[in-house]
Amino acid sequence: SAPDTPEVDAERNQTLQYCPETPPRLEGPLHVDFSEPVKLDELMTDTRLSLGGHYRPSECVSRQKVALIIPFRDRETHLKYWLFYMHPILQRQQLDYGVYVIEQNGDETFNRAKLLNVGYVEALRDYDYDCFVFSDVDLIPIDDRNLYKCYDQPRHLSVAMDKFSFNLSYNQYFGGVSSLSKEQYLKINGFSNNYWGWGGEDVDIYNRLSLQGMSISRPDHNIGLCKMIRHVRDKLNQPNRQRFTQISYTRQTMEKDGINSLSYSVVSWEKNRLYTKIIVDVGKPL
Ligand code: UDH
Repeated sequence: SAPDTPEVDAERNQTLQYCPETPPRLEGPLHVDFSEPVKLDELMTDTRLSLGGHYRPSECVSRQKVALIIPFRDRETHLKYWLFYMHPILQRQQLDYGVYVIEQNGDETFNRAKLLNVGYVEALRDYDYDCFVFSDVDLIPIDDRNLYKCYDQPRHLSVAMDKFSFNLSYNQYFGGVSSLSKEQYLKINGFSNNYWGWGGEDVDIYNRLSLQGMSISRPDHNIGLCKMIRHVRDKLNQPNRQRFTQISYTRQTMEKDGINSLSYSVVSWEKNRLYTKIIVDVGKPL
């Protein structure tokens, strides 16, 4: 369905109440299993989802409009699991949300953080989001009380992964799944566009946040558990050998390298049933 006009929206907001702070139909610990393939048939015919995988509860007005941004290339199977598990969770969390898969075109080295910046810009062109959840495609929370929304401080949502025996790997870790409000994101000039290959960009984001006087909020350990889909390292995402040097210069680079210097070109923009897919050219390392 097409988005409502502002008039219809205003009317709806007058007759409906805000959703409760704690969503009432959460299930708590979930069963998440990657050993069998999943089918998306049921989701594909879910009439409560509008094109682009956009949802908003009919029973109340969501407190936040959340864009889910997924950096992506060549992980179709993972994306299927992600959609299969995440749509029902996000619906139970009563979020007004849309899903954006940002795919890096071509075969240059992968650039996760730049794709996240692109996701921020493109999602805002689509809808008036106030919160951004940046999620790797291979991570699923195993407790739906881990709310995929924004908080007073930037939130790290994937605090404990099965891969690391459910321990947070390091304190500055801000990768995997995280959320920032529009305001928090703009305060740090978004993310760096210059981390090509695996690693470092999450520490750079952490540095930006702490340089701007913010702290990281995290769910309780027992609620922040998530499962990662096992995979080998992608060929075009080798460890970035400059990462340790780069993260020591965040203070000097963040003002000029971020959302204010982002340049890319959109190759295609397509709304599917379950998500919006945006293929982009992000260039190559200098
Ligand atoms: N991503 C892609 N395609 C790629 C590379 C990365 O979609 O080719 C995205 C995807 O959303 C992924 C995220 O970027 O979840 C992070 O990349 P990653 O999964 O490679 O990073 P992670 O730290 O794993 O999760 C690193 C390689 C682990 C190899 C372990 C071998 N035992």
